[in-house]
Amino acid sequence: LDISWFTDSMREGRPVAVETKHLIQDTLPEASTPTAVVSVSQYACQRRTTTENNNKTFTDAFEVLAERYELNEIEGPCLAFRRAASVLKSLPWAVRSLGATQDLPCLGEHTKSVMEEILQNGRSFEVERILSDERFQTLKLFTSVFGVGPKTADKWYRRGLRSFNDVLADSSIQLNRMQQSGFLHYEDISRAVSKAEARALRNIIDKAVHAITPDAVLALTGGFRRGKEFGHDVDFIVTTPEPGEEETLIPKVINRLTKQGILLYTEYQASTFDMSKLPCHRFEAMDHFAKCFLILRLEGSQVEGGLHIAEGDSRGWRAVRVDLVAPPMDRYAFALLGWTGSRQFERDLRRYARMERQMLLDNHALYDKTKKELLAATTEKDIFAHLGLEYIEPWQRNA
Ligand code: DCT
Ligand code: MG
Repeated sequence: LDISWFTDSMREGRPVAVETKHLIQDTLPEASTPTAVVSVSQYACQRRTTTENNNKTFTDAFEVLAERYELNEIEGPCLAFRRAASVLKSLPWAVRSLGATQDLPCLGEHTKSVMEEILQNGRSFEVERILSDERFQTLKLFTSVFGVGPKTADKWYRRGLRSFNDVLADSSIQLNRMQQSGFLHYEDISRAVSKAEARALRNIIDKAVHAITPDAVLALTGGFRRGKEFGHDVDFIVTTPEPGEEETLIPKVINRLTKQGILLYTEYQASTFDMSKLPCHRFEAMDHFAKCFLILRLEGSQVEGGLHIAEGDSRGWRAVRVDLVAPPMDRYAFALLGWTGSRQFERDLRRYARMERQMLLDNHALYDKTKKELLAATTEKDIFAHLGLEYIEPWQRNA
């Protein structure tokens, strides 16, 4: 999880239309053009989106545009491009003409003009202008450092700093502990983590939690749970059936990893979760469960097929970003659903709950505003059922 973005992360945008369409993508003819009857929902949680993206040229362009708006803190258009990208990602066919998109939701004028440009020229001039823009390039570079969010990046940019050397040579800049680690392990943490590396880390965390509590529950979440081959970090949920015990689990794991000599960085946040304060009516970017943001040292000998490192790197280990979150067992399903992502899938689950069901969903709970009660769930399926949604498998949540 990109923790540095949280401090000023965005609120969800309000949808314009409140129309519900049904999920019938399963019935789409494979790899062909869409037929007239097909309707795609405006909500990502009513679409099945695998890691196979048939419209990468468009979605990559939309992502650049969304990032530009995000860095400039312009929410509406940022979200619009993210939504448009998400719709195209869900299509089992490639868009080859603008006409083919006429029944698709979430594609506005700006989006369509970018698509038209790409269809005609193979590229978008607006996107190319952004990519070659000095401010955009510098902000992207700075925010690629663990612990550097858009505010800090902008501050450095306005001071005239353009490179890491500029930042590190500026004596007036006090890097915090997270940023120091970010620079120290930059090469490693900016390199993608492979599935095999994620599995190796799972084994390490699994041993640690089970040595502490034999009946501990561990789940790999985030992008790897959605079947991605690579990720920027590895996300885990840990809990135990004994109420309250989950709060001490992470400090104990941290202790163990320290003794093993593999903890390169740790940022621990104790739980601020309070069941009596539920439901939460305003959107919060981060949940209240105990959690930690780690950098771990992963040995090559522990990874099947070896480490995902640069050729010529003979250290035999690499640094990897790992997040652990420890909800109480009765909150497990909500935390799992929230931490599995994707971000766009989560956004639309919450938006769907609010707009279509008068319910509030977050990583802690699901609240029915009509019945004025919190709804219980032990599995993700329970939550989808409460929402009246067809169950979407984790590997279909790559919205
Ligand atoms: N999440 C969310 N809202 C956010 C940030 C994160 O709902 N603002 C959820 C969705 C994914 C999960 O937390 C883990 O976050 P990341 O690791 O950033 O996402 P990821 O999908 O695992 O991406 P990657 O594969 O690059 O790690
Ligand atoms: Mg992740």
